[in-house]
Amino acid sequence: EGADFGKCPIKSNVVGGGTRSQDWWPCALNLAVLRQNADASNPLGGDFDYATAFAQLDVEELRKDLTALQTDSQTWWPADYGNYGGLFIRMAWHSAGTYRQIDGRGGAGMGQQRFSQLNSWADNTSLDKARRLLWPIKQKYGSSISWADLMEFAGHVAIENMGLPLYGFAFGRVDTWQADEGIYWGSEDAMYGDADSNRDRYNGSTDITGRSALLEKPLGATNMGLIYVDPEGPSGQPNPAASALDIRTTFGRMGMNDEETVALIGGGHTFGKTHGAVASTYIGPEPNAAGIELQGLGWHNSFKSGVAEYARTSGIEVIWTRTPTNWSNDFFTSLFKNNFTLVESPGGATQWEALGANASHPDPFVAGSFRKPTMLTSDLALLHDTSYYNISETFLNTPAYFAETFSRTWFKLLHRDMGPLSRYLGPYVPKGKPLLWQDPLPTVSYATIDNNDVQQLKGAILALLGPATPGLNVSSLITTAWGAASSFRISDKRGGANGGRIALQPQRSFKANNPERLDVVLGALQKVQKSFNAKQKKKQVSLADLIVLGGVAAVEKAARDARSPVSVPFTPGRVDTTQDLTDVETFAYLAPEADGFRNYGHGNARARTEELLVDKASLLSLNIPEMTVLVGGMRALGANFDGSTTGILTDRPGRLTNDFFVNLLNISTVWTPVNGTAEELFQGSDRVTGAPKYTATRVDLILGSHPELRAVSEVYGSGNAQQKFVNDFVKAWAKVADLDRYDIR
Ligand code: HEB
Repeated sequence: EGADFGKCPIKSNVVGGGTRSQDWWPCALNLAVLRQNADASNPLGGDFDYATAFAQLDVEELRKDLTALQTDSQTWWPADYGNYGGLFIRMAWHSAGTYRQIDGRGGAGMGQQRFSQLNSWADNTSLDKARRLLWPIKQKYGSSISWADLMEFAGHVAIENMGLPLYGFAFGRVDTWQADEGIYWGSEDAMYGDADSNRDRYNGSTDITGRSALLEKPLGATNMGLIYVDPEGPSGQPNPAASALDIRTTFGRMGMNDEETVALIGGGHTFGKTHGAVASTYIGPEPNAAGIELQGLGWHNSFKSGVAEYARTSGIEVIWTRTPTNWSNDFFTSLFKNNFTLVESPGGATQWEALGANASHPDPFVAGSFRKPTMLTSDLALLHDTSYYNISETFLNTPAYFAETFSRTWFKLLHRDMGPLSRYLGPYVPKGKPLLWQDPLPTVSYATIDNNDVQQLKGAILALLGPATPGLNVSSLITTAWGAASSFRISDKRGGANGGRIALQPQRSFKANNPERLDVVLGALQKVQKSFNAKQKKKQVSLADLIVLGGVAAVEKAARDARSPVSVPFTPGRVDTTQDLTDVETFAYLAPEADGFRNYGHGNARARTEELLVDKASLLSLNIPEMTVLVGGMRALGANFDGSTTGILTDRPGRLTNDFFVNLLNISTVWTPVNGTAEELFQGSDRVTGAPKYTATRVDLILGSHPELRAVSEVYGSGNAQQKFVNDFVKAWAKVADLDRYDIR
């Protein structure tokens, strides 16, 4: 049943059917990720502004509607205990829980649960029902509430309605309209449910007590098709101690420490129940494989009514607490007070039951009927790890502390990928001090510099060029500004130039930033900053603004020197944050393994250099022409991270010319791999004389080798393209510089 990898009985001969380039040459560089989320695919239109639409929403009315729905059991999918709270919390958690901090991808921010493959993962079984229950509410408010926000808010309201006031909630998640093709979910061709669903991610290891640290980066989940860990234990083996190891790695990749992890599991599993009344043989295919008549619903259950007391989701049949519709710390009471024995659920899954205990846990549909306490293997894991055990004991004994920790962590879970606080919308945004994971920026009382100041400061920066400041030049100003701005990643909207964090650890030490070079530039810019600020009363310029402005000044100078004068857009207002307000540990994930724009680094066993370029471009939300023009422009500016000449296909570096494209496309150069560089470095020689002309990396050469990139390069390398090249470069440059400026959008 269900997922049938790579097979389809109908071999379509229309719309994308048939054997395609990707089938013939599966190793060719795939640019699809740079085409996604195009304005043309957005039914709301490219200029739709969610914040404006959201401002029309009556949040309190939405809240009332959700509250009413929570206990308004529908016959087509009856609510356990007459309350959809548990189901909605699970939906919100599964939406947010895909976040992994290594690449910042996943998470609730884009409403991705609606799309395949997430909509059809075994772990998301029955969440199709949860979203369908919400449809009348979504329909009522239309585009003034995104699905992404609605799914999270439904879980949030459910918890508050069940008795736990939460830390806060922010709206502001903007819907996307297709699955995120940039996210790597693993390489297996088997889904959870098959023994092979984690074959590739542990480097071949099957040692469930030793392999968790081997989990392939940046993955968070233990299996293809799971959000986190196998509830029945690693590879289905009911071994709670080994499950604890998986949990630590998985929740760690999600950005959660031990205390946060225990709080989330215990808090989440206070509510609701699991569903395993019937065997999997009664269950139809997941939504993406189900018949068209099912209208996007999946997992049709053919046993009797197929719902309520016959429902099957995970196949496990567990009720954790005596209070499935109320907040309590009864999860920990049950965990510590009972002795659990391994049993099989009616649906055939492994779970644990307190065989000697009283039946005290309420039946979801028969009032006055009770069941014995039950647990998942992954719940018992909390008893089989010293740190988890101690934290669980604390939560058992200090319910208020448990409640506070859960509330704070739930907030983190739902908002971890939202980026700057200027994106937070709505009446429930916490008013207090920002939390460290929110990458705080100080609020400042000084006035921002104006246009005259900008002109003056650009002059002051350029005046330092030359022998007065060895090492300060167009190239180093560009690499510094780029290093600051391009640390942004659209996945979780962290990084960027604002805050001036490139002057702080860990960014200051990123190899790609070439710390020695960076120090020279920062020193010069700080000099400019000091002398400017000393003369001001109310105004100040931040180092963050100056770093970006240094790039602007350099680009404008380089354009002038190429006789294509241009003005680079610049919006001041960035502030400088402090080391104390910088999460050094998690910012380390922003260090690029390779950055083709600065010709830094190269591929690894699983990703070629040019693929890392596309990955970086996708995290900068660039499209194909933007990526291309930026690489070519950076080369013309001589902006390699190390100041080297590799790929600088021009004899006049530092001028913003289209020389890179002209020379790349020139047939008179022949390229050969340089021995011993594993095809990372290439020599370009004169085709006739054999005289060496240039060296170049894979990133340089892919722009002439890949057919689509070559097509774009031809546009920029044309005889009359100089001005277009400059204009497009400047536009793309300014876009990158402002990627994190949600404060001015
Ligand atoms: Fe959970 C449910 C697993 C965590 C919340 N979970 C559930 C289930 C399972 C699980 C299997 C069942 C499903 C059905 O229906 O059947 N989890 C799990 C695991 C983990 C978890 C393995 C890791 C360790 N959760 C969690 C968290 C949260 C949660 C963190 C939040 C916070 N869950 C939940 C809920 C529920 C569940 C609420 C219920 C649902 C209903 O009621 O429907």
